[in-house]
Parts: sequence; structure tokens; C-alpha cells
Amino acid sequence: IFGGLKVSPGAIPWQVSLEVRPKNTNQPYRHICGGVLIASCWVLTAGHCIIQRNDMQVVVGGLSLGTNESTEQTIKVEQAIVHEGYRETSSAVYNDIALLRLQGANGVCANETQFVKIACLPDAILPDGMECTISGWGATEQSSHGSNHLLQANVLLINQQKCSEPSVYGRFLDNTMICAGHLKGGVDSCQGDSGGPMTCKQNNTHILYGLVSWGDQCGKANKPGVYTRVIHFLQWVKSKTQAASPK
Ligand code: 4AZ
Repeated sequence: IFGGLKVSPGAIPWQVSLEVRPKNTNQPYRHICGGVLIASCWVLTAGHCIIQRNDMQVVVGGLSLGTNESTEQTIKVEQAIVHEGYRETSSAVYNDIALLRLQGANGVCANETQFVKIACLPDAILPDGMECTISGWGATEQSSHGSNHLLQANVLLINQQKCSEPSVYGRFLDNTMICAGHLKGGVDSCQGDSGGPMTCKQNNTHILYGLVSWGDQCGKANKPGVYTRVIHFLQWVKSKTQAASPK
């Protein structure tokens, strides 16, 4: 996160750290991406965060990477489902969304606490210019390695036509994406934040509106962050999560 502030305990309780290690090794797990808890056993993240041939686990309820916090829960990933239309080109990432099914029993994986809660999915299009919150442990203006403490920043939803202008992202933008940030630069998500939440407040409730996806570097003027447009994928999320765990 560029232009961010440290997150207070419990302020972003749906934030997930996605960690990987090569399969069947004893190497430590390392943070690669963010994610969002949307049900006790389901995490949304970016499609480009899923690296095959790796063991994956998630940490929820933590703020500081590599520190064993009493508030955190570490849960193994049972299955990763990448969107069928996921596609990466040198300029953009399309349908950049994946679901992680967590290991648990009787439909319980993450336990809800003051520090661990599920995010609400959107049911309405939100207006351009609305202020939303992004968060993650990704690269900062100080360090390309990222931040040890979870950071957050406020960004504004940017009009799709404006973000499709040739001086911004031109024809690379499609309706699976939404831009957010500040066209003057400075405040943005960055590498290592991918898959993490952009939430917006609607009727005093935080709604998961985007997932950190891509952008032309970080914090540059006229190159805002591009987020997976979660509302576009509601039916996909429903079909995958209901098929795997029928009522
Ligand atoms: C990345 O490399 C990345 N400024 C993520 C977010 C943004 C740029 C790059 C947005 O994963």
C-alpha cells in the first residue's frame, strides 16, 4: 500500500494473508497475496495469486506478518478454484478472481471473533467518486518488499469512461474491472496487496466492492489501481460455493 496507515486491531477483520511454500517441503510459508474471508470456509482472492504445485494456507485475524499473534488463525487451503475466464496479457489481467476452500469440519473453518469476520458481498453499483478502503502487506513507497504491519488507505472509485481514456488504461479496461485511486498519484495498492479487499461503506456497512488486481506500477499519476469488480462475479461465486457445500 502506498500512502497508507497502520490498521488497528479488528478494523479490517475480513483481511486474509495468503501464504505458500513449495509442495512437500519444510520451508516456511511466505506471504504472497491478500484475500478476503467471505464465509467461514471461503476466501476470495485474485486469480493471479494461485500458483500451482504449492501448499497454500491462509492467516486471518493477524496484523503483523511472521509474528505469532494470539488473535490469528492459520487454516490450510483445501482447494483453489480459478475463474475459467482468467487471462493475463502483458497489459492487463482479465477475470482476476479465485476462490479458496478452507479445511475445516461441519462447515466451520475460520471462527468468528472480534478480529475475524466475513465481508458482505455487494448488491448494488456504487457511485463514481465514492471513498473506499484498500489494505494489504504489499510494497510501499519505502520498501518494495512490503510492510510487516497491515496497512490501509482510502481511494476513490473512478469513472469507467475516464479510466478507459488513452492517457489512463485505454482499451485494456473491461467491465470485470473497476479503477480506484487518486489520478494525481501517491495513494495506491501495489505488489503483494493483490487479492486483498477494497471495501466501500453503504448504509454504514462495509461492502466488498473490489479485489486488488493490477495497475501500471504503483502510485503514479494517471495510473490508478485496477480492482476486480466483485459485483460482476456474484453468480460465479454463488455457483462455486453452493456446488461444493450443498445445504
Ligand atoms: C501487482 O504487481 C500489482 N497499483 C498490484 C496492484 C497494482 C499494481 C501492481 C496497483 O501485483
